Amino acid sequence: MKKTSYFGEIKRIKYEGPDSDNPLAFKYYNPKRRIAGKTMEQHLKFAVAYWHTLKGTGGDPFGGPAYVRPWDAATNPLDQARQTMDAAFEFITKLGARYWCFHDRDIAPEGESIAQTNKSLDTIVEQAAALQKATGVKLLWGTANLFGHPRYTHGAATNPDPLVFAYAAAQIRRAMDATVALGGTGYVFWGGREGYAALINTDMKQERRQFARMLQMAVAYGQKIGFKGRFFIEPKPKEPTTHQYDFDAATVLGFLREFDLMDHFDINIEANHATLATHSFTHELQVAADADKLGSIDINRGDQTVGWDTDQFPTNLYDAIDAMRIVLKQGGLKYGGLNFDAKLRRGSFDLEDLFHAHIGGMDTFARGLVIADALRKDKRLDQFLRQRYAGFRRGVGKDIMDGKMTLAKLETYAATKGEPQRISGRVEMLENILNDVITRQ
Ligand code: XLS
Ligand code: NI
Ligand code: NI
Repeated sequence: MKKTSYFGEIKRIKYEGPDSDNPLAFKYYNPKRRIAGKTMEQHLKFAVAYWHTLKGTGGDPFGGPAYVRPWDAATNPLDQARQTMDAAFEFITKLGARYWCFHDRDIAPEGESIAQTNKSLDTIVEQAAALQKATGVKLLWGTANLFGHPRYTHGAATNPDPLVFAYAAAQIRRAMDATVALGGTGYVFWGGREGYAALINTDMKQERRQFARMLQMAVAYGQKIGFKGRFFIEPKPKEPTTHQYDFDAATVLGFLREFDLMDHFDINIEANHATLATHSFTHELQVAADADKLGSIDINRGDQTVGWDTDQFPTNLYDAIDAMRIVLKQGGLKYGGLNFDAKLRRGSFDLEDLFHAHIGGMDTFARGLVIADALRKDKRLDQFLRQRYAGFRRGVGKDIMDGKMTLAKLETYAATKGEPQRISGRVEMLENILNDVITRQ
């Protein structure tokens, strides 16, 4: 049987360099180019997000689907799922990305019973495993959709009904099986409806304990089935619920510490969630990295003028530079990578738009990587920072950090020294250096 092609006219996307005016070519993402000891491809583990790229319809609260994909033509849900998986691998290989990510319900339909649902998932996972083998594309991470079905209206793990909790547990179990079967190195928990809208009907303390209990069970199950990857929690402050329990990186770190989960979880930072939390993307990455917990990144972008998750493709160079500086500094993302988690605008309904969107994101992060490496070699920013805190590495500063000082001793010290000399923070100068280095790349 001849295999159907869904992206027939579009050829494999190639690197043509910055002078190319071919919109269907990479200008900066040159997979084999070596930077800081590794190839670009090794640094930039781009993953296509199955839910947006294959299942996205352009729907919004004001209108239904704006695009119907050719792989949706079949009427039987399982056939549709099979065709979608074929289309996914054709897209990913033509694009030249090396990874993908999924929710269980993106790849296989929910059936009439748990048994039927599991069977469909197994069928599709088998197909995906064969396609991975044939193409060399790998799974970055898997997850369970615990927010779409109406049964999860009041939460999944944080639902007041233990039967709903059990349904969620069943889903997590099978999604973890699928992740392991496909060799994924990560398993994500984004707490879709794990939060609340009204405190008047919510026992927050109970719900957070339930959530922790679910994560503990996932850890135990992971050990049982030999999951060798990492669990990731993906913070988000609001949407769909008003108050999410995984608000931001700092909140998640506190949660992991409170429930003794620190050893098993890293954090997956999403750019758009950072800005929804009224932080910057860089802030969230830095909070996670400082705790040695930056595991993976969802590299989309929000819109500064609206307050929801617009999930746009990343085109902001400054953000990409900051992300890659932090990633380079920690020696890479071992178990995670750069998952797009981004969708086309409602008006971008052509299949070709999927390529433009991903190409732009990959080129942006390739530039981010090159510039981050140049900044590292340039040294001025790092040196400034080192110098700024040098006082805490010697003399009285060192004694403070070593725990050798008391409030009383410091009072005596301050009294003998007199008023501190103020030193400029030089933000403008540093911003100029950054722009300078960007221009020279
Ligand atoms: C939604 C989240 C979601 C997770 C995976 O806002 O970003 O897409 O990445 O469940
Ligand atoms: Ni999101
Ligand atoms: Ni995400």
